[in-house]
Amino acid sequence: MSLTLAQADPDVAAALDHETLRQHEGLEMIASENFVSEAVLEAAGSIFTNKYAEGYPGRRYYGGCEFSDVVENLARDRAKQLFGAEHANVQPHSGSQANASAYAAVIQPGDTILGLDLSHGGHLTHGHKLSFSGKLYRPTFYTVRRDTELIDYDQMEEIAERERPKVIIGGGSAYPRLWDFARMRAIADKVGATYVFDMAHIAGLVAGGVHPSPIPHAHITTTTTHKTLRGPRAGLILCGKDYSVGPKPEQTIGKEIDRSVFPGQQGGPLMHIVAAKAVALGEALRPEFKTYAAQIVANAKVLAAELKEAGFRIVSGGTDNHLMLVDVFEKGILGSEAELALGKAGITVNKNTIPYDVNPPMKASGIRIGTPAMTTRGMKEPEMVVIGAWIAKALDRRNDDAALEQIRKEVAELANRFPLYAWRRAQ
Ligand code: DSN
Repeated sequence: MSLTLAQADPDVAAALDHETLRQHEGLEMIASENFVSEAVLEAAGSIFTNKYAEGYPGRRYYGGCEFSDVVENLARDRAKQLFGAEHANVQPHSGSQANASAYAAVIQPGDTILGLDLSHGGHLTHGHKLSFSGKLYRPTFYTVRRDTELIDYDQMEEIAERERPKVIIGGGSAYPRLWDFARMRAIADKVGATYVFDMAHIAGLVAGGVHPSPIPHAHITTTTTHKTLRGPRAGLILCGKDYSVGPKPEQTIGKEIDRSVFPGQQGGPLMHIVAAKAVALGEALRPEFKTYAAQIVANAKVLAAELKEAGFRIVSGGTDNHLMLVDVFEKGILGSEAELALGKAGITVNKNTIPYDVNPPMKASGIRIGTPAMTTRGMKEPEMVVIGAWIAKALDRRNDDAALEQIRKEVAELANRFPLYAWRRAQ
């Protein structure tokens, strides 16, 4: 029991060392990634990983859960306070599990769901045929408009009236603009659907008050906790004023959700991650988180403007949140080529389809770029200008390994000026 990781398993230890260096010396621009605080990391790596705690605080199926109750109650209370929610379930292991639990709480297999098409910025769990959501339910999709690349609410309403979905899902993984939550709720009400909003990407912006909140509009709001919210990799489900909707007083949406998460979808909660969620939610309640959230958006706007200035087409013309989709194919570059070239230059992004893409997802016509992680490291507008220029140069010189290596050196220099974890130096 007393061996260090390096002694017990040198192979895993070496991979961890390399990953540590990669995270410290690169520019992490994947829109869904972030860096947790050392406090969150400590909780996530804590001995709560040893504990089984099936059930909920005060109603567990195992003994010895008194401290698990403490951290779960802290996480629930902080989530409710942060988002102004009536009910919170902090046990979902991931965003996918949160969505699976939300749907299963209100609909049956075979029922129709309506979500944003994945290739228009949606998410696998919003009905894609390869996901549980497209296999278990009957998926239908709305899209963005071809001219504006904004959500087509008229089309959504038309499809909802025709297909009568039981659940309408908002949110996605590559939509750079604001959502009309009220319009979606009106459409859901018109057809008697439950409105589920998946705010995984924007949760931190909502928490920081720089993005409108879906909570007052959606029956159920789901999220991950690791993206803009800057917590551990995990999920969370929230209910607003519709907490008590149900055919019988005791059949509230909140209660259905709790049953749906456990024992419906999951067994024991990952208590180390629940503890880490409590810490992250506590951090997001502090005033400085508002400053952080505002800076994410400011940085994204500057970076998008810089790339536009360099001649790239930004899908929908810009961004209102933490991410942008860059149409690199307009310049004859595949998203996959762009991802590779930027990777060589020390800038991590992901290839991404753009609306009405003519290329398949593994090639794609776009790249998705986000600012949450580098904002956590303290980068602001001036650094975004520099990063924008590097991205443009790396894409221009994508077949020139020497040029990409030179950018990588400059990138590492910048990254080292914005240190991540102090313990890196001790290694
Ligand atoms: N995979 C996440 C993302 O990158 O957006 C969504 O689950």
